[in-house]
Amino acid sequence: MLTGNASAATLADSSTLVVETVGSVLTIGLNRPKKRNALNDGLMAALKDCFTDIPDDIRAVVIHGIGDHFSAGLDLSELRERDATEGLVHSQTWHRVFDRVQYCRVPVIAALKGAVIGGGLELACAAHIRVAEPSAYYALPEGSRGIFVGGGGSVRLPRLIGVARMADMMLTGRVYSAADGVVHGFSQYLTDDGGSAYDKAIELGNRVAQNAPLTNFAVLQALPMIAEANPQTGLLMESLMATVAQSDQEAKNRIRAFLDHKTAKVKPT
Ligand code: 1HE
Repeated sequence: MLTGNASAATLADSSTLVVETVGSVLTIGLNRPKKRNALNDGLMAALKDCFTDIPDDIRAVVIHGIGDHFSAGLDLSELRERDATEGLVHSQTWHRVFDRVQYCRVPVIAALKGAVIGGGLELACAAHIRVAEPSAYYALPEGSRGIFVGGGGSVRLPRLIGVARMADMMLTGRVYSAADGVVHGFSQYLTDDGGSAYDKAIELGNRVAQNAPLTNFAVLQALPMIAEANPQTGLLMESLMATVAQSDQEAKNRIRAFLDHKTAKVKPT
């Protein structure tokens, strides 16, 4: 199924995304495989539309690349000489799209393979969980292209891998493999050889879909802000969020079920 709102007053090109439903998981496939899923204006607008209209019955989103790659980043063929104002507007357009991913109503899981480059890595960073398969590799060739990250990468990526590692990638063109990536925080999961990141992402999507919606809300909306707040403010925010969550009927039902031995225990892995 192809979706998207091409009639919107944007450059949205719905053919650049393949959107499907797998149970309560919405899958969004970047669909420019011949261009290694490079992110052009039409695809970015379609992505924004898609993340604006997550259907009510959807409990998790999986974003993935059609073909052998997640994304080769900014479509360099659209990069033209911009004056300072146009450059700012373009970058802020990317920020708005990736903010919709980060502040999505439901958890977003990125399934990574092949190139996860530049803006593609910035997109992956906006997701809440990243799953890589062994073919994935991470690079920031902005340095060699004479440009800078513009899709929130300098804010989000250092929080995952550290400023020094990101600076090295941009200065020297260093490329990280999927195996190194899971060690250094690019992804939280790495599939076995032959394992599909997409399949694992769907499995995780089904798992997070079973959580209480208010817990997922707290993790997506409150946790990142608490983690960035000064400790005293953070502790108060945590108390408020915990109180709201535990007063929800869903929490009461789940705790009652555990005490009545009607729900699964935590198992060691
Ligand atoms: C593209 C792009 C692209 C491929 N923009 N067209 N990103 C980069 O600097 C990465 C540039 N891409 C590559 O290094 C390679 O294409 C890959 C390693 C990803 C894949 O290599 P390969 O051999 O499988 O494919 P290819 O033959 O290089 O590319 C296939 C086609 O996709 C080809 O077009 P064609 O018409 O000649 O067939 C390529 O030109 C096209 N293509 N990547 C446009 N990125 C908000 S700031 C964000 C800043 C950034 O993201 S900078 C990083 C940009």
